[in-house]
Amino acid sequence: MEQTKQQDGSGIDKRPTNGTGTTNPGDYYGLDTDELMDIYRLMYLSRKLDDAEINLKRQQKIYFQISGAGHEAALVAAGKVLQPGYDWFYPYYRDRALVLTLGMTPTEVLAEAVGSSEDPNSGGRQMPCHWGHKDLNIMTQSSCTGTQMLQAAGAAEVPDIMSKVEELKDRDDYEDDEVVFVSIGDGATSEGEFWEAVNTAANFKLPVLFMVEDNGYAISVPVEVQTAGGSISKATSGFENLHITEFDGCDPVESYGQISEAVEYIRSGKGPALAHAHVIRPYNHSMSDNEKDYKPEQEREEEAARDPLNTFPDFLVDEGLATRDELQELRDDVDTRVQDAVDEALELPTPEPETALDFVYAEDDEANPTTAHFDTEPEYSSDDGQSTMVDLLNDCLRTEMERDPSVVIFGEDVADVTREEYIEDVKGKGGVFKVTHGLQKQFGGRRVFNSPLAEANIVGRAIGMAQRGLRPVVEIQFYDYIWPAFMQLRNELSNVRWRSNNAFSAPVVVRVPIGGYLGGGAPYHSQSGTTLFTQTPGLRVVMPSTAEDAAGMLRTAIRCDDPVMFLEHKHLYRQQHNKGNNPGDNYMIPFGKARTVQEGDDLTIITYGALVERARRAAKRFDNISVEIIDLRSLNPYDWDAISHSVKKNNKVIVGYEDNSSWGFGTEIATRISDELFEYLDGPIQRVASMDSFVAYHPDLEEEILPGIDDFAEKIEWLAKY
Ligand SMILES: Cc1ncc(C[n+]2csc(CCOP(=O)(O)OP(=O)(O)O)c2C)c(N)n1
Ligand SMILES: [Mg+2]
Repeated sequence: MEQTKQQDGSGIDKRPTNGTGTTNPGDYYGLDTDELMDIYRLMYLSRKLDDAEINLKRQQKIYFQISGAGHEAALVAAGKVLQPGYDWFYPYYRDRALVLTLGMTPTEVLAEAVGSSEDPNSGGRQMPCHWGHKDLNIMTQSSCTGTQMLQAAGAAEVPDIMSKVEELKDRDDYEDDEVVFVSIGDGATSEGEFWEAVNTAANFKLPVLFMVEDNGYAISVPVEVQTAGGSISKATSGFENLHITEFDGCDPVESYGQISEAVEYIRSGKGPALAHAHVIRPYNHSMSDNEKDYKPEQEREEEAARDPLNTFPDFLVDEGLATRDELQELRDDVDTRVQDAVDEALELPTPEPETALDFVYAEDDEANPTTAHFDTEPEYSSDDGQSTMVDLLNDCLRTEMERDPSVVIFGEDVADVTREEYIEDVKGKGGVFKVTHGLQKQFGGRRVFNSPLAEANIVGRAIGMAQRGLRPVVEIQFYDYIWPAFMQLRNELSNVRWRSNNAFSAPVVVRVPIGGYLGGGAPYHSQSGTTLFTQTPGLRVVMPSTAEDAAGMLRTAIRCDDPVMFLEHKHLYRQQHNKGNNPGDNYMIPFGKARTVQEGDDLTIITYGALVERARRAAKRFDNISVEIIDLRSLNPYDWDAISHSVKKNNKVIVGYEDNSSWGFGTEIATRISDELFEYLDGPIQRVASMDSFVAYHPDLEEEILPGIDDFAEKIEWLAKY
C-alpha cells in the first residue's frame, strides 16, 4: 500500500498551530495562495473519493457508502488549523476531508471501503468512513452518534491529570496546549451525551473543540425537531467558559478564520470551544437513502448554490489567485491520483476468515488476564482472618495506585471530599460502600475524584482516558443504574480493540456493586443481570465471593489490558463467612479459574456470588448426601474444565445463579452441559435462580423472589434421589 510520510510517524510536524495568526478576513486569515490552492485540492480530492466509492458501490465492489460531500470546506479548515500526531481527533463519519487533510492517503481511505485487512482504520471490520489512524492520533470511531463526545472529554483530561501527577508529568504522550477535536452532526446534538460532554468540558475548561457540522438534517429529520430555537450555538450559549462561533461552513476561508480563533482560545487554556458550521448535504444521507423523498427540489437547488466545490473555484479565479486552466490542471492531477488509489485498493488483500476472532481480547501474555502471568501466590500480611471484602478491595486499590501512577479512580461519591479545603476536617466519604475510602486523602484529587451524576459520562470519559494511557478504575454506584452507560459499555468499551484491529485498546475497570439480599433493597437496589455483560464479546466479567478472591481478581483486572466488568456483590461486602487475610501486594488470580469450595461425590452445584454461601449452607443440611460446590468467580471466561471435570465425576448437577431464572447466566451453563456432557448425566440439570420478577422491598417478598438456602436444599434432596 502507498506509504505516506505520516504512516511511520516520522514526517509528522509536531508543532502546535493556531492557524497562521491573522484574524483579518481581508488577508484570507493569513492563508497564502499555495495554501488556498491546497484547500481546494483537498476538498476536490474528498469529493472525488466520494464519487469513486459511489461508483464502486454501484459495481458491487464495496458494500456501503456514506459521503462527506458538502462538509469539505469546514473540515479541511479544521485539519489545516490542527496538527496530526500532536492534537487528538474523534471524528464523525462525514469527516473524509478532515482525515485527508491530516494525512490519511486516498488508498488508506478506500482500503476501508473495500474492507481490506490492510485498512489502517479497522482491518476490514467497520463500514467505510469509520476513522481510526494510530499515527495521526485519529481515535477509532464507532457508528453511534454521540458516544464520541464523552470519550473526547475524557481524552482532554489527560494533560491536566498527567501534568499534575508527579510520576506522570514527564511523560511524552501529552502536550500542555494540545486540543482534542470532536465532531458531530446537528441531529446527534440531541443525544444526551453531547450535553454531558459540553457540560463537563465547560465545567473543567477542557481543551476540546466541539465541531457541529450542521447540514440541517439527520437522515430525513430536520433541525426543528432536534433543537429548541433551531440553533445549537444559541442553545449552548449559557455554558460558562465555552467559546462559541457560528459560521458558513461552506466557506473554507471563513471556517479557517473562525476555527483558528477557537483553537487559539483553547490552546491558551481558557476552555473548550464550539464551532457551529453551517454546511450542506448535496448527496443522500447514505446510499441507502433517497433524499428526494423528503427534500424538495427548491431546497436542493439552494444547497447546490452554496456547494463549496462550485463556489470556491470561482472565488479563487475572481480574487486573481488562480486561472481556470490552473484549476483544471489541479483537478486532472487529483483525478489521476484517485483512479490510481481505486486501482490499488481493489488489489489489497481481504481478511482471512480465520482471523474473525483476532483481538476480541488482548493477546499478549502480559495483557491477557487468563495467562499464567496473572497467577501468583498469596504472601499474607495478616493472619486474623478478619479482613472484609471492602477492606481488601480498598487495600488492593491503594497498593495498585502506589505501584502504578496511571491508575485513576472516579465515579459518583468515590472521592473523600470534593472540596479539598475540608479534607483535614472531615472523615471522607469514599464511596457509598466505602470501597474507595481514604484514597483521595492519600493520592490527591487528580487521581481520585467525583464525577457528575451521569453514568454514561463516567464510562465514556474513562474510555477516552484509557485510550491515551491512563488506567481508569471507575465505579457505577449501583448496577441498577448502569443503563445510561450501557451504550458506552456495549458498543464502545467492549470493541475498541477488535474494531480497530488492535490499533487501540481501552483497559478500563468498571466496578459495579450488584445483587440483592439487602433486606429492603427493593427493585432499584437489588438487581442482578450478569448476562447483559457476558453476552457482550470483549468484556471480561468477574464476580468474586470471598474477600481474598476479590483482592486477587481486582488486581488482575487493573493490571490486564482488557476492559473488565468487576461485579461486587453488595451483600458480600461485610459478611463474616467470606472474610480473609490480606494476600499481599502482588496476589493475582487469573480469570477463567473456578474455586472448589468443597469437594463431594454425589452431586455438583455450580454457582457464584452470594449463592455460594447459600449452597454451602443447604448442603450442610444433608449428612448422607455429598455435595461438591464450585464457585465460578469468573463469568467470562468461565472455567469449563472445572465444570466438566466435576460433572463427569458426579453425574448430577445444579446450577445456581441470582439472575432471573429464564435466560439467566446459568441457562448457558446448563445448555452447554447438556450439549457436551449429556452421556455423563444421571439426572436432569436443575436450576436455582430468581423468579422472573423484580425484587420487592418487603423481606418476605424478597425471600420469595430471590433464590435461597431452602431452594438449594429442595433441589439437592430431589436430585440425590433421582
Ligand atoms: C445512537 C444512534 N442512533 C441512530 C443511529 C442511526 N443514524 C445514523 S446517522 C443518523 C443521522 C445523524 O444525523 P446528524 O447527526 O445530523 O449527522 P449527518 O448525517 O446529517 O451528518 C442516524 C439517525 C446511529 N448511528 N446511532
Ligand atoms: Mg445533519
